[in-house]
Amino acid sequence: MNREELFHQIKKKNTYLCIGLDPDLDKLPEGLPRNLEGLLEFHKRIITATEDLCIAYKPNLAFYEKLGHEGWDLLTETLNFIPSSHFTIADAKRSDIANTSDQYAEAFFGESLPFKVDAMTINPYMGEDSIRPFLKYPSKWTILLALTSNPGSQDFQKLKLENGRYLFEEVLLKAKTWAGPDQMMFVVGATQPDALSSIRALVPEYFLLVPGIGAQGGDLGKISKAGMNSKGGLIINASRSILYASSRDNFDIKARDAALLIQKEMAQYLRMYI
Ligand code: OMP
Repeated sequence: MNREELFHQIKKKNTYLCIGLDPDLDKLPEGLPRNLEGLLEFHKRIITATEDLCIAYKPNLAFYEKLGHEGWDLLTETLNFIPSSHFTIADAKRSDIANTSDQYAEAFFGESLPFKVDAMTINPYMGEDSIRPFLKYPSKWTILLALTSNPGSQDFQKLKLENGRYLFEEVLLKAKTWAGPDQMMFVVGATQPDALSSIRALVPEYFLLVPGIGAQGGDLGKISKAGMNSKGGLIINASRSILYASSRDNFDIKARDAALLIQKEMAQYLRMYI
């Protein structure tokens, strides 16, 4: 899905919500068997209940990999169940020396896979040669971590360099020279609203993937005001607050309610800022 199509979906559905798929056996609602079948039913009911309220789904690979080979089956079946109108992000946070990044890139972007994703999250810490292999797939999106939502983002990302910039700002400026806004996005945590205006100034055209509303307490209003651009420019993710809105059998109805609240607020911001 290209940038225009993404914007088209945002306008058509009045939402820029991404639902994070972080399936946790310990949190599976009552009534579902605690096995692969139960997890698959959980995914299908969540997706069916929310697909008109979001533009993207983001399976976080850690939750699938933990389940061994069954996790890969679950990921495959889930991705094949997501409607093709939706942007899909493999939240993998990979990258390595180029020879190894080549394998990661093919593992997620290759043609012979049993599933398709539009995008993948990538850790930029190893630099340009570790990122280039992902950019060899021009129709796929590389989403680089810039300023993450967790407290530890202070440890390295917010270190000041000799040129007066923060390390995460240097990541944005350098990465911009590797790929344009039709192939690259950046992750900025929703818990970092004060940094968003300056990030928007550094990368005005790029989409930002913003996780951290809901369970991590990010402020949707502040992020939308500071982060939106004329093409939408934001994909905002919530996972636990939607997936586990209820631990009862009505979990899909409650997930829909939680997503609907966010979508309605987003519709308001789209009217205000675009
Ligand atoms: P909730 O806190 O449950 O909404 O989940 C957030 C999801 O976004 C998880 O899958 C995280 O791994 C992911 N995430 C962050 O929370 N913070 C970041 O800075 C980056 C990500 C991510 O890359 O998606």
